[in-house]
Amino acid sequence: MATKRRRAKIKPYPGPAGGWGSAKSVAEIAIREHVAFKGSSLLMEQNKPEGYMCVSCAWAKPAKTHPLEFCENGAKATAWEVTSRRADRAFFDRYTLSELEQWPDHDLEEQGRLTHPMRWDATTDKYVPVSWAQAFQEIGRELHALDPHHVDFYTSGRASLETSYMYQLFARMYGSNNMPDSSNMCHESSSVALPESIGASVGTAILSDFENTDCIFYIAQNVGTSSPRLLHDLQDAVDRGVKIVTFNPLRERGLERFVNPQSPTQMLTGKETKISSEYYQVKNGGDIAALFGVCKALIEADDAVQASGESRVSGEDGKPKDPDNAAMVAFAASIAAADKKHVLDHDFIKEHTAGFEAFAAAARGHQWDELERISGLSRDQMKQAAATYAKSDAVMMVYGMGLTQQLMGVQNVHMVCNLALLRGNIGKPGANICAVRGHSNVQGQRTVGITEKPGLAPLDKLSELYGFEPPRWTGRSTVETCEAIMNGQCRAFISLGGNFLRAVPDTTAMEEGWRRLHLSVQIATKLNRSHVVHGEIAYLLPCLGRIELDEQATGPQAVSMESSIAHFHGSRGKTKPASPELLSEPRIVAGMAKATLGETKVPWDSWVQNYAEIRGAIERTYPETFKDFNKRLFTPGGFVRPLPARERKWVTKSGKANFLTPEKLFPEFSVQSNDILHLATLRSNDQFNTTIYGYGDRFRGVEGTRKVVFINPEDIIRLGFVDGETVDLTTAIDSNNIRKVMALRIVPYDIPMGCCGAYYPETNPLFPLAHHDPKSKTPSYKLLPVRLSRSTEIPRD
Ligand SMILES: Nc1nc2c(c(=O)[nH]1)N[C@H]1C(S)=C(S)[C@@H](COP(=O)(O)OP(=O)(O)OC[C@H]3O[C@@H](n4cnc5c(=O)[nH]c(N)nc54)[C@H](O)[C@@H]3O)O[C@H]1N2
Ligand SMILES: Nc1nc2c(c(=O)[nH]1)N[C@H]1C(S)=C(S)[C@@H](COP(=O)(O)OP(=O)(O)OC[C@H]3O[C@@H](n4cnc5c(=O)[nH]c(N)nc54)[C@H](O)[C@@H]3O)O[C@H]1N2
Ligand SMILES: [Mo]
Repeated sequence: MATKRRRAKIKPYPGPAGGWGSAKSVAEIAIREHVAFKGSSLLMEQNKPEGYMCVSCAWAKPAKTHPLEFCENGAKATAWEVTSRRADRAFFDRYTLSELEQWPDHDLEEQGRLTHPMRWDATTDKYVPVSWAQAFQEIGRELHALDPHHVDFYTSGRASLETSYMYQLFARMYGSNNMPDSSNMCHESSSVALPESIGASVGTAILSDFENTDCIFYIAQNVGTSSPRLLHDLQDAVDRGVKIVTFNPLRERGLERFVNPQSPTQMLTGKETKISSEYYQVKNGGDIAALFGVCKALIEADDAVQASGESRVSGEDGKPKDPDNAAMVAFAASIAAADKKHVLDHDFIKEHTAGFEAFAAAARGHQWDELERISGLSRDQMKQAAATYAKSDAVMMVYGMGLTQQLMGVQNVHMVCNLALLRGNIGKPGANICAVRGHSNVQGQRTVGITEKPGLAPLDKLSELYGFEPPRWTGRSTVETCEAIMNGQCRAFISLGGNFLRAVPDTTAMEEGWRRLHLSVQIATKLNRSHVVHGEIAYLLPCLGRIELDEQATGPQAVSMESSIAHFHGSRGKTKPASPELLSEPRIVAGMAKATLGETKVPWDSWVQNYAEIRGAIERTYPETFKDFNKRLFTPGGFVRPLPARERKWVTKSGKANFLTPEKLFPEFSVQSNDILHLATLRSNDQFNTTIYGYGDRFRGVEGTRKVVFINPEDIIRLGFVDGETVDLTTAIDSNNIRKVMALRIVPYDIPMGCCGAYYPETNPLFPLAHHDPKSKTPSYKLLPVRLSRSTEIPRD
């Protein structure tokens, strides 16, 4: 297939997030996918009670909905799923998989929806049609013959609560806890850190917090691209005078200014809302230092108040007491002006927390020079952020991948909690932690048992309900599964959605291991790289998407998911399925389970006939969380998952919320030299993870290419390159294995010195598997030392 040649154009984008650019982009994608949104009510039903839940991000679905409750990227994701394009029999008849291996990711998915179940045929090297019955039978037989330790069940975060519950049950009844999931590459650092800090496995914020807060610390999340509907909550907050304090190496447009594309007045007048009131361009990996700076300023200002024995930091003459330091003066004065008795909330610290003294001592001990060097921020900036924090009564902490996909990801999240605890900013209206989740049900999957850690699943309950002995050993998470694929320990890989082979680290090396798999089974909606590279026996099983009508024996079925703010929502499919041969995900899981396990106590068939029965089983397994699940399924705004931390009940070992002190400010790398830059991998505004909708990134001014590297103009000169030059990127650690990505075009960018940015998944071959947070095993996708060298390749996408 001939890929159309594109011309790369790099030109800064002057517009805001949202606005006319967004409206135009929605129209373009509809044309691209041959979808007639005009005249159709489909988008009107997105994220509405009794409608379908968006398949893009996991942001909250409010009870009081806007007339149109979707964003630019949500509309793109819908168009992507309801596209009229098809990767049908004729398509698979035309190409061998070796040919398809040469295709770019974009072109594979652009063929459209998969239409029929397929098996790889070794003689023709093609995917050929197979019946569902045959597929289940062979998969069952093969799994039956394998040792469950050698089989891995991957989940991408889109599958519903119903499917996920069935899938984990199938894996456990089969005898495996190898349940890697996309969350292992995403918010796993939160899943490890939040229980240690505050005894909650997920963020505590709810939507009304945005109405009650007076300051939001917005860290490491790109709202304009990744969760644009959240911009409405930020905009409303800004309109109330809420301060938004942002930490991000890049000046992301959505965090700068926004025009609500759904407000005729704003669209016509072009009235922009300035989102961040303070914007701190921290170096990537520098957040621990930056947040320590903020905490140090607060703690030392509090020390000064305590030492003076007064409630104010000013002297007799009303002037601040530390006149040598301009920022300290401003800081102290601002706190005094706000008439805060103390800078810290000592009552809260005493009653609710443990570990404050050790943390405060560490904060006092860090030197400003060091904090400045590592964070890339000045002490004045850190003190300014501290002043804004101290003046606010209710502060929210909102964060994303820039914090979690780090070598010190868990400790990053601890630091966010530490800062919140200093002034009791958890468990009161307007003050909570908001971990902005990625995939639309990634949070919910863990809630219903998708985990490799036996301690996090209700094994005894499962055993009691279904009469089997679940495996008690610790299974593999994503990086461990990658290791097992490389060293041959993993023999079969079952994939419930996703594009594992593109999403994981060290992708080039991984492909070699992947080809040695005995069995690969892919349940998917569209063709991707993880399907064209495959095991000895390979199945590609097409499923219904969430937006499609799911008709079963008892009628049309609904499914459910959990949002970023831990509310559960029902979702009803609306459109005609892409092909009559598609099965729903629950039906596929049931088919595999029955063929593999034989007779069991699980009523797989009646579950598939009526998903309300699966929800009944979920409720029996988790009675508190899912009380009256079926009755509450379509509660407007979702029904709330109970979280003790929200009520200031701390389910931690100490029984308190814990201050946890990071052991260092920054990871130690084996090499350090002036020609090394620290790479953060980024998403464009025209992709959803490994799905590349198009070759542009409007907000960052890139058109027609994804093969770029964003660098500070001074670094370009310092390293001896020029704007627009083509370079290769080489990993600077683990240099025994050469990892290289060729031919990226240099784009001068407003990013701190010493840092660079480039797109995911194109740069995934650079990441060594071992380059992950040792505690959460989350790959450090936002911090990798790399070198640049002049390229001899001609840039190609
Ligand atoms: N349109 C669209 N929506 C999506 C997705 C998509 O690909 N496309 N993906 C979905 C998924 S699965 C997820 S997890 C979320 C991801 O959503 P985000 O959490 O927004 O993730 P990223 O876009 O990878 O990067 C987040 C931000 O971190 C910043 N950053 C990088 N390194 C650092 C650092 O060291 N410190 C700080 N403070 N900031 C840093 C980057 O500049 C970027 O603005 O979005 C979901 N929604
Ligand atoms: N370098 C770098 N790597 C990263 C990241 C990064 O920021 N930088 N981010 C990481 C993150 S946060 C994540 S979450 C992972 C994402 O990793 P994955 O979740 O594995 O990947 P996706 O790209 O979301 O999966 C896309 C595929 O899902 C399938 N699909 C779509 N909808 C459905 C459905 O309804 N059902 C089924 N069965 N299949 C469906 C389609 O076939 C599509 O091709 O990538 C991670 N990798
Ligand atoms: Mo994610």
